[in-house]
Amino acid sequence: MTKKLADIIKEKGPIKKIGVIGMGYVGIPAAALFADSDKFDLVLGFQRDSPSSGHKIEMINNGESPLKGEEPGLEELLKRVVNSGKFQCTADFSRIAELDAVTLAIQTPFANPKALEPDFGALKEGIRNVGRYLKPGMLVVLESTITPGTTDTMAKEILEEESGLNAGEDFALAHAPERVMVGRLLRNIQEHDRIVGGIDEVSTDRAVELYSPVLTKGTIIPMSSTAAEVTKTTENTLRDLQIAAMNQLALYCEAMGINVYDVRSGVDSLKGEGITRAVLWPGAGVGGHCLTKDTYHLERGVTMGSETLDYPEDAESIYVLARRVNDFMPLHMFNLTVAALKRLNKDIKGAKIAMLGWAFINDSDDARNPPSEPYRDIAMEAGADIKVHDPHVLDYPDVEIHRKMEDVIKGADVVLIFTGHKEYFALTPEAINSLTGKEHTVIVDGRNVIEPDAFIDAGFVYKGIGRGDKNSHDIN
Ligand code: SAJ
Repeated sequence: MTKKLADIIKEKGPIKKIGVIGMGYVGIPAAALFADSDKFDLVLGFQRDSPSSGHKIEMINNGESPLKGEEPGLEELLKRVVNSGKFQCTADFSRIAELDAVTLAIQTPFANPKALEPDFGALKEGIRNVGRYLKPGMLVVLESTITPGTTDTMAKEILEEESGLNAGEDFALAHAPERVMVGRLLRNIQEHDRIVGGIDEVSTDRAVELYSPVLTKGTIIPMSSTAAEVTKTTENTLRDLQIAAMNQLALYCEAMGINVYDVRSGVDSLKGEGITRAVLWPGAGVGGHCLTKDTYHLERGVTMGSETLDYPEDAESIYVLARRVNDFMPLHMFNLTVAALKRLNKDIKGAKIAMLGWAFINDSDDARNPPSEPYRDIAMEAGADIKVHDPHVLDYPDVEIHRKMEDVIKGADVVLIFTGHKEYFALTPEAINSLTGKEHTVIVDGRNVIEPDAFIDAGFVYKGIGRGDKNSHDIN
């Protein structure tokens, strides 16, 4: 931190003009909320005029949201701030030069599901664009999920290289990770506490000034930029760890012939200061683009750390082990399928499998890194004939997604519940039996959707995640 930057910012005065780079599900609500504050005079949303997303510019400037799905309050907020002239979308990145603060909300996907190296290409291009038009006294904030250490190294280096200015002396630099969930974008930005981490105190203070006006219930939690990066990746790493702990318990309960949900209720009953347990839910696997990747951001961040890590010799990171346990669950679902067919002297090869649920999360069309995909790959590899149903996912590369459940269940040997979509809770033994036409149909429940006894009594061969108390039932 230097006095020089503090003096430049004092001379410049309060933040009045803001730029948001990346008109996606993070950038659009953030920009609209900045524009809706009377603390600020103008917000520019920057969007590359590319074939795939250039259309967003005109939509936003007409006060329309280009985002899919319901976002309560967003359309009217956009119309209000666009009509008042406080928010406009542009592809002219040179207008960054007229701003006091710029945030970057650009996706950091992974090249492919197997890749553990994030693709920072788009983010780097955005940072380079900011660097080209950076002026003394400006604040730059990264909102994307990034490997710990990135703000203070890669981002700082690109900005300094492009602008010839020095971070912490001529301009402020910070990380303020997004914590929004689709369907509640505006509410999350206003009500969640906001982690704000500068590369130095002056940068942190300037970023606090930027985000404070949009918070309603949320409070600011200031820290260093690297601590902010670690906070974001850790909150998803710990969630993944908690899920893995329950998945491992489910496997143990199956081996011990007991019901994991009884154990979960028992453990969850322990409440009180500091003794409550964070029990999540076992299931068919963990998908999405947050929990499947943020652990590896954190692990990479440790390798970039300035100090040597002291850790038990030859011990694997429990966080990476948690990822392995969660990624094992689709294989466990396959093993349960094979075991159930074997009870009927049937082979997986040639078995007709009805897979109910493709999306990675209940009642959603989001199919990023779905655990259903590795199951389908393994089952097809083993010679099964698998059909997929999902009420929300419209399409998926190289996978036919059926709209009608009966088209998938008809003649099936196995009915598999992979996603807890609410439609599946209405499944009855009679309805399924009438479609499969089998004396004994296999049903494998990956999300604790059905009541085992109703199906077992109707002649089904049942297997459920964590249901050691039912998985070896008598066949009726
Ligand atoms: N899952 C389980 N058991 C659980 C909870 C989830 O198996 O108890 C599985 C889900 O089936 C899904 C995956 O984990 O396949 C991820 O589920 P999620 O509820 O964590 O949803 P995400 O991946 O969209 O996580 C996001 C994250 N939000 C951000 O990164 C801003 C996460 O930090 C939030 O905690 C989560 O939403 C949320 O709570 O909605």
